[in-house]
Amino acid sequence: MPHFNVYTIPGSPYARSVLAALIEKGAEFKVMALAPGEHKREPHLSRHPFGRMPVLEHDGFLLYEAQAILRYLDRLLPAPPLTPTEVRAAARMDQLLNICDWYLFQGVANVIGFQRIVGPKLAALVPDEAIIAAAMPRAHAVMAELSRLLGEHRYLTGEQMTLADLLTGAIMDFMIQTPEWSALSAGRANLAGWLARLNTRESFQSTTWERVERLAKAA
Ligand SMILES: N[C@@H](CCC(=O)N[C@@H](CS)C(=O)NCC(=O)O)C(=O)O
Repeated sequence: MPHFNVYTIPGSPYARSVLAALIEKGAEFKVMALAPGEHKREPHLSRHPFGRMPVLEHDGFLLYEAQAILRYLDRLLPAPPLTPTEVRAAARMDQLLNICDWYLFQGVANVIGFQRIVGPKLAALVPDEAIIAAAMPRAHAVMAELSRLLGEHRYLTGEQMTLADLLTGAIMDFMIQTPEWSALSAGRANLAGWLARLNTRESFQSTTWERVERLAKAA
């Protein structure tokens, strides 16, 4: 079984999606924990010149950008498959991964999730209500679109879980912990049902912030 190292500050949803993919694939891995701030200094900048996380290390091969890592793992470890074979479902998965990068994380999760959860936990930040309020229209637009795309399916692209569920679910699991979730989920019960379904999976249960902190200490 190949061995994988994942560099991250515990709590990162992008890293969580990679850890969840490794668990779905039954792969062994280590969490190589970074302390807050370490991601902006060497040696991490040599792994990731843009100072972000996660970074995957596999037999001397370093890779950053969660989408690239997720697709690498899915090609390298084909069972169980996490990309649909049907071309339109695969296109939908690709679209959702980009929705995560461009609209869900940027301007929504990295604002509301940061103000409510990450900043207070890592830097004793007091949430800025005006910044959160300004992000809400975009957050509603993203939730409306995710809810529309999910429809009545079990997972975002159909009945099969894909890479899109892992990344979107990891980011959305932050949103459901915020007080804004009640407004954002109103009339969008399918989103809460889908997240509950994901949270029954070992890959999600074993990759909460607390569990990743414990994995990092054990590494
Ligand atoms: N497009 C990147 C985004 C990664 C990203 O933004 N990660 C966040 C944590 S979830 C991060 O590194 N934040 C630290 C920072 O921006 O300084 C990817 O897919 O890997």
